[in-house]
Amino acid sequence: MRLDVVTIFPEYLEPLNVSLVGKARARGQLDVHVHDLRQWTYDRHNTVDDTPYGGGPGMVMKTEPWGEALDQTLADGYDAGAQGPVLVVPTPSGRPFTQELAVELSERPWLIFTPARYEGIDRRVMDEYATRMPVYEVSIGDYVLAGGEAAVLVITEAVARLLPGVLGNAESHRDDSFAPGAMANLLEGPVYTKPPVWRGHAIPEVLVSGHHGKIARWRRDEAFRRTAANRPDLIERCDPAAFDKKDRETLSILGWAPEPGGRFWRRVEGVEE
Ligand code: JDK
Repeated sequence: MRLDVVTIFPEYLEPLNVSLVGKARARGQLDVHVHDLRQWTYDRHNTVDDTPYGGGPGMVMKTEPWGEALDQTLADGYDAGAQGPVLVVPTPSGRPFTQELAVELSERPWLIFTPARYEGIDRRVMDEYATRMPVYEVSIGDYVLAGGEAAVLVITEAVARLLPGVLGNAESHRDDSFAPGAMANLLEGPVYTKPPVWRGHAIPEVLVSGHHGKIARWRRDEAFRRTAANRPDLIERCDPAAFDKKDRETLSILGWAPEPGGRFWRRVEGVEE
């Protein structure tokens, strides 16, 4: 997969040299190109922003540097043999970035990221490139960053670990929570490793019982507990056909009850993990 990132803070993308993404690059599984947007400015001050039409606070990123940067990036990529580019534009007003979208992007051969600063990029840039390639405007969550670079790191890490051969077998991702088809879409329960007792905290005994059925049951119950506490929306969204008798019991203890249609709704407030 080829990745291009156009930014006014190329040094912000240094983490792409580290860990999983860095190793994928070193192995040739990811071909990353980071570009300084100011290369495509021609005034003394390397201006990339201007005041917003219609008034209002802040500044807006200008069309021309982005247009030249993207034309050049596309030309260089095609010359290098890349095909099928998509533009990924982080923005607080984008569609939510989900595991499903990570999977979709991981199936594309070429991602071009345009992390902005200020109040974002003049709309006409996205409109122009949408005539040439798919444009994904994405939000990584309901909070406001100061710019799109951190979102590029997040999206790249989520996508890179899905590429064939990037994750070792030991950290395989077929059971990811949030992955389409993960176990009833629950959060995972807690995990433990050696030593068996640490500062007086013992691991749950069932995990050393050697009883695989009981361990699986315990893990599922813990997953329900965590999901009910942290992400009640995921339980409300579940198809109740995915719940067995013990699941229903656990949910009932946690304060959930089925409505006539079968979906589960929380009966009482204030159920903490
Ligand atoms: C890219 C600039 C900062 C600040 C306007 C928005 C409602 C009006 C942009 N998931 C996520 N969060 N934040 C981003 C993101 C922020 C960015 C850029 C991505 C480029 N910024 C910024 C303020 C506004 N403001 C919230 C009120 C817009 C992605």
